[in-house]
Amino acid sequence: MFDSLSQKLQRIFDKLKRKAKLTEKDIDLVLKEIRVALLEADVNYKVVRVFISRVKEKALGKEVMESFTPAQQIIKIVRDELVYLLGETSKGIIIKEPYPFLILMVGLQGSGKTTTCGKLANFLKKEKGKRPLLVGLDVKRPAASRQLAIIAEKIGVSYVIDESGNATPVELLGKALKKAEKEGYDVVIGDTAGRLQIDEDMMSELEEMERKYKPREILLVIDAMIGQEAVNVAKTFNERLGITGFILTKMDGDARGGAALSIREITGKPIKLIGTGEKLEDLEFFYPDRIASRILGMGDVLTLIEKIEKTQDKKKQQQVANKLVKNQFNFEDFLDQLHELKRMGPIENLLSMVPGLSPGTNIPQVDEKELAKIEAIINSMTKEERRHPEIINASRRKRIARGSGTEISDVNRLIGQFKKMKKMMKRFKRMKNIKTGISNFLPF
Ligand SMILES: Nc1nc2c(ncn2[C@@H]2O[C@H](COP(=O)(O)OP(=O)(O)O)[C@@H](O)[C@H]2O)c(=O)[nH]1
Ligand SMILES: [Mg+2]
Repeated sequence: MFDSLSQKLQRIFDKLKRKAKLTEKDIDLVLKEIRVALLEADVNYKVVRVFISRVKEKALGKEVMESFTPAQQIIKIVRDELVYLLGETSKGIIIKEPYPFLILMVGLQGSGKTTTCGKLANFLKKEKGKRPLLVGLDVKRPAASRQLAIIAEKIGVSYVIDESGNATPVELLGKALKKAEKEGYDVVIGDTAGRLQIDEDMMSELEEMERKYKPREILLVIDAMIGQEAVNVAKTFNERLGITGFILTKMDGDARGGAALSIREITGKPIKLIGTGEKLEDLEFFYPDRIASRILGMGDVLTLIEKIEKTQDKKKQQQVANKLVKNQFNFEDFLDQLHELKRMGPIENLLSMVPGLSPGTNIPQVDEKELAKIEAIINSMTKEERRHPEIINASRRKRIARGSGTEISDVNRLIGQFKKMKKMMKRFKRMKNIKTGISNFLPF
């Protein structure tokens, strides 16, 4: 996601950084290049137009032109405007009384509604201690209800589906709400029926539910891969239903990112959550500032840290964090982390969040076999070697290779990667105060 846009913007900025002074013409040229990059990323042309004009207005200000670091100033403006475009501060979903709190998940077929209902219920149950109730409102397709039931059972959440085969969605939702009230469920999540395209039947069905039950959240699920079409979908659903926010799914794919950058500006409604994989844990809050940093290749340190926090126990976390900051990370920790990594999901996802590595081109491809090899190599090291990798000389490498049944070149490669990683981790040191603002993110 965003890789290609990110690469283009970085190339533009790299060129810019080489200039000591910027003229108005330089700025015009840069803006033109940014404009093309955004359009190529499938950002809606109207959105591109307002974005560029906002950046231009700020960039032509006296402070920028006359500053000692005009390139940084421009990058900061672009970043700030990207954050603004994406919706400034993160607005999550706040479940509050009166209960049951009704959430309707709406969107086209295949956008990820059912999966996201499961992810959200799982999150609310596990992280927020809520008692969600899932409702399968796609009554015309029995397979759809079954899919929801399977997910609900997997996460241990109660559900209501149409057993009789002749309830309307409106009736079924009414039944579920009554059940929730009686049995003390605090959140009801309705998985509505989607269509391949926007159609009148679907819309009026949703409108009826909206009128009758006044959902507190109507979340439009949009597949980030659909590009330009996202804007039409967002506009129509918003006009008809008054949605409260978006959930963008498949952000783990190679979509160009245009949807994320367009829908907020066009509808004024926030992106609340993002889906980053097929697993039920792959749901994240949407933080515009982090996404903007990711787009600009500044990495997404905060999300990475949060991911690590979620999967590791607290004490270990602290140890790892301290070691990272002090750059004392060694092969023992590396081995520990390998085990943790396996629990955190696709490694490419994680790596793309590390500043300096993103965007994509040279992200090392790590597969399970490779992991096993790495594990074997580290297992063949002595304690001393794991703790002080710098002592691993040629004869030690030979011994390690023999011991682990690998080639010396494998050992060399691992040590090389490790060194590179340590170098990268030095950047963390410079980000002591991540929360204080942009200057800490800038890799220069
Ligand atoms: N990679 C990826 N796949 C997703 C994500 N969300 C949903 N999917 C997949 O998209 C497909 C359609 O999802 P589904 O929930 O059935 O969509 P629905 O028709 O809107 O209910 C399924 O294969 C899901 O596994 C996501 O965030 N990332
Ligand atoms: Mg579905």
